[in-house]
Amino acid sequence: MFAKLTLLLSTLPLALGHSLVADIWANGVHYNGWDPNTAGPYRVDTPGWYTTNIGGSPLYPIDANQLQIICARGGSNANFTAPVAAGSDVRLRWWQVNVAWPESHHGPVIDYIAPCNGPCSRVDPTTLKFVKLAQRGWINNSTYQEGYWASDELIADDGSWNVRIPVDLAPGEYVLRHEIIALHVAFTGTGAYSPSGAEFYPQCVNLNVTGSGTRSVVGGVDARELYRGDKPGLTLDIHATNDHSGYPIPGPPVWTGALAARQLAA
Ligand SMILES: *[C@@H]1O[C@H](CO)[C@@H](O)[C@H](O)[C@H]1NC(C)=O
Ligand SMILES: *[C@@H]1O[C@H](CO)[C@@H](O)[C@H](O)[C@H]1NC(C)=O
Ligand SMILES: *[C@@H]1O[C@H](CO)[C@@H](O)[C@H](O)[C@H]1NC(C)=O
Ligand SMILES: *[C@@H]1O[C@H](CO)[C@@H](O)[C@H](O)[C@H]1NC(C)=O
Ligand SMILES: [Cu+2]
Repeated sequence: MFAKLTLLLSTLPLALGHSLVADIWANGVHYNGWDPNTAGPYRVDTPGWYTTNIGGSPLYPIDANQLQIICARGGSNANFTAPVAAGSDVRLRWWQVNVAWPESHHGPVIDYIAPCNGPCSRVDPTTLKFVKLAQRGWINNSTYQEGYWASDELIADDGSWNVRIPVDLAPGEYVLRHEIIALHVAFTGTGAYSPSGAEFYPQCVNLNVTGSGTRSVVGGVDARELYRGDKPGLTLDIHATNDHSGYPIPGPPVWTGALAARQLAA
């Protein structure tokens, strides 16, 4: 318990230093991400949804069924929508001034997509129905006490993550919901952390998918229905072992359309 308390205390100061999605690439074009900490050029022409999340603070399981889980605290539409060819990758980089994604914040990286059925710059986020495009959780038992996680893979790739847009996805405007779930305090379940201290870091991005695909997104859900704080994958003690084989990645299964597209592309 003492070790856990020490660990908890030593991770708390990081709450002010979390990184944000600071860079976005689509079709090889670089965009600044949305940065609520500056009134500067980051506010212009970014496909990253605006938030009021100064300091990049996390959401907790108590937020999982609330408005803020959809596109982060104070989330509102980006004015700009980045063109991206179906079948290509969108790349997102977590960075904030000099702060990379903290290594202590091990956990899964998950991507969702929802059609806007019109301009994403004006869509009501409560109408968005998301399917899971991709997910990666615990990877292997090397390197760290907690094991090697998707977040560690992200750190090793310059704080960045690539998301493949299905090659047969129908053209149109979509919101990509990219998310890291940090599990370093997921073992504690009291007070504001009830029923666990899992931390959600979502960021929405407007995309204008181009191509000749015909597959529509079906079976999506409101992001407020993706998680419940007491579900497996959100309440474990990752410090107990480096072997988390069988770790259940939170949220719904990967959309069958994304799986079919992967076979198509392979
Ligand atoms: C986005 O567009 C709206 C409407 O044109 C405008 O009021 C708002 O200031 C813009 N937001 C930013 C951050 O540029
Ligand atoms: C890591 O996993 C491998 C393969 O499952 C196993 O042989 C090895 O004992 C594990 N190492 C540790 C330190 O748990
Ligand atoms: C664990 O995964 C990382 C990233 O893919 C890799 O570099 C490393 O070699 C893997 N370790 C083992 C023991 O498989
Ligand atoms: C999306 O791409 C289509 C096809 O290139 C284009 O006609 C449309 O204007 C684009 N929409 C936005 C919002 O960029
Ligand atoms: Cu944190």
